[in-house]
Amino acid sequence: YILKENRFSYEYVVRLVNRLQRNQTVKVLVADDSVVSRKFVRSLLEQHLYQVVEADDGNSAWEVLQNQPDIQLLITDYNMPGLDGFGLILKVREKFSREELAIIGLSSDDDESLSARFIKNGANDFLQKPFVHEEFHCRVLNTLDSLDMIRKLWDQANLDYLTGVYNRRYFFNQYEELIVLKKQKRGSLTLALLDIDLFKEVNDTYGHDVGDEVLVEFAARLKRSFGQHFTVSRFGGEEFIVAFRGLNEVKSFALMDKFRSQLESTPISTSRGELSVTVSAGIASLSDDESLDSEESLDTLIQRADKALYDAKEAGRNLICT
Ligand code: GH3
Ligand code: MG
Ligand code: MG
Ligand code: MG
Repeated sequence: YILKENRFSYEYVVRLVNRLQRNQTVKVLVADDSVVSRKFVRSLLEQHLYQVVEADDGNSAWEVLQNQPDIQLLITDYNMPGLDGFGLILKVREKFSREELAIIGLSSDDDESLSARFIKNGANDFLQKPFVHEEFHCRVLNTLDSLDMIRKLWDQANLDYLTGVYNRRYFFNQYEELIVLKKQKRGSLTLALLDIDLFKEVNDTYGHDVGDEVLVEFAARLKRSFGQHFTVSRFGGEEFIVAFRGLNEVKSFALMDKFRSQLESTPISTSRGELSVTVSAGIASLSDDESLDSEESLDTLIQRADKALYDAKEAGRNLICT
């Protein structure tokens, strides 16, 4: 259909189809107080297979965004009663970063400074109404492509390539934030450093590929057990670290020991059959009132967890030590 329209290049259609194959439909929120304008933008978007949600002013757009986190693009008018387009995007950018949501501003207002103001306030792009349809479509696609690119870069920088959990770099970045938070609010902070037992034997016996399969499944289990509330990162090789924010040593220990025991009793299935794997961990905690200052406290906390891990290995493995 789009090719038949005859004005879109083959390249445009290929990009659109690639996107549809990658992440099914893209959900777009159109905020505009004019019904005519809203329906028109909706019909343009639907012609190119986007899924559209509508809002008739800034406040209801804000509501919709809270409730539908899978919206990837907000197209917003400027003049709207209540909360206008600027007010909306200022509010939106406080909560949704550029890797989470893209924004395009629209206006029929002939104020020449609008475009710059929209973009300065957090929009990715701006279009003056009335616009040429092809320009609208090309700008939407460009904006979504750059959203994808930002997300991909973020993933590559912060996720571990093999297992998909956070990487060491993310852990350290996040940790600085944890330290700031802890200074502000106090509350416990506990780290668990995990190391798979005798992992070298897995590699030596079954090969590196099977070792990789074990790492992937191990990480998936860690993420399933802790990922919803806590940060799970691959610290290196077969070592992982879980940051239990707001949890003291006793509670963290209990959770980690449950994980240890489940791992022991649930073999990992690999291409070479079921393998029994165990894990040891060291736990270290900063209590509610322990003051935190520099990066030194990060280093000392990790060192304490590492020392406890060493004790667990010394004591025979398949153990959690504090
Ligand atoms: P311990 O119980 O004392 O921890 O013994 P271990 O064999 O687990 O410890 P060691 O540090 O001797 O061996 C860790 C092994 O993990 C060595 C290394 O080749 C392997 N390894 C590290 N990263 C990867 C990886 O990405 N894939 C695979 N397959 N193996 C890895
Ligand atoms: Mg309006
Ligand atoms: Mg190790
Ligand atoms: Mg090991």
